[in-house]
Amino acid sequence: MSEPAQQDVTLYQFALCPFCNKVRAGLDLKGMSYRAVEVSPRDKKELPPLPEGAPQKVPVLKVGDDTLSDSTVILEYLAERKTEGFNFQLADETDAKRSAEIEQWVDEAFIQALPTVIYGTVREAAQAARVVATAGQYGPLQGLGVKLGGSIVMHLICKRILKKAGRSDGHAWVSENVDQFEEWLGEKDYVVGEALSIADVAMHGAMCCVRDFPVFEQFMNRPLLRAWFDRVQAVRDEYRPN
Ligand SMILES: N[C@@H](CCC(=O)N[C@@H](CS)C(=O)NCC(=O)O)C(=O)O
Repeated sequence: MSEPAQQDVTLYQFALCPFCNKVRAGLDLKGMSYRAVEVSPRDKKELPPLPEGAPQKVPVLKVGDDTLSDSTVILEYLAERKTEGFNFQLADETDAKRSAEIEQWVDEAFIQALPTVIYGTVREAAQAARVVATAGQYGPLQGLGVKLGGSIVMHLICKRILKKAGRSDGHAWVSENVDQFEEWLGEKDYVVGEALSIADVAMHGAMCCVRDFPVFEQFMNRPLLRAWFDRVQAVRDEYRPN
């Protein structure tokens, strides 16, 4: 049986945060409508009071009186909810375990490499800053500051990520990760077994984060990945409320 009337759901997010985009994918599939609040990266003043010990990070999801943080915890919570939306919890224990492992890989490998193709070149960084400035509630002057300051800071962060990972080419790094995902996917419809699971939700969400960037075109030039992405997107479109 599905749960009673829709509770108030609010997602506190950064528009370009891959972890937040994972949660958006989960909410759409579960057919849950929600309000998105764009959080200011500097002081995060929009965040609600968080559970003790939770880091001041996005995503944070409020469902009624429950406040949840961490995209993996949130996706697991959503997977367990009975809604009229799509059930992405796998019944088979071995498959469910494998799906959770790939969900973790999305966080620890794919998402780590992603910023380097969003902010890698000065041009990419400027485009990213534009998206951020548009998503946030900034006045015209503040918006300009975010665009200029944001792109420089983001570009520097990206250089640091590459250095820390011992990499010089972000696009090659992301590409290797996508090769890995395609290898797991093979000719199957979804990455684990026959059904759409938390691993697909996480990867689809994370990929959506770069939809407005040139790297997305490179993703879409891979037939296996594209077919899988469109398949997940179709289910997402079917269940997304309004
Ligand atoms: N493990 C967390 C990671 C969340 C995270 O790193 N969020 C970043 C944005 S992409 C953040 O809020 N950073 C702000 C900060 O560290 O001050 C998750 O899966 O939700």
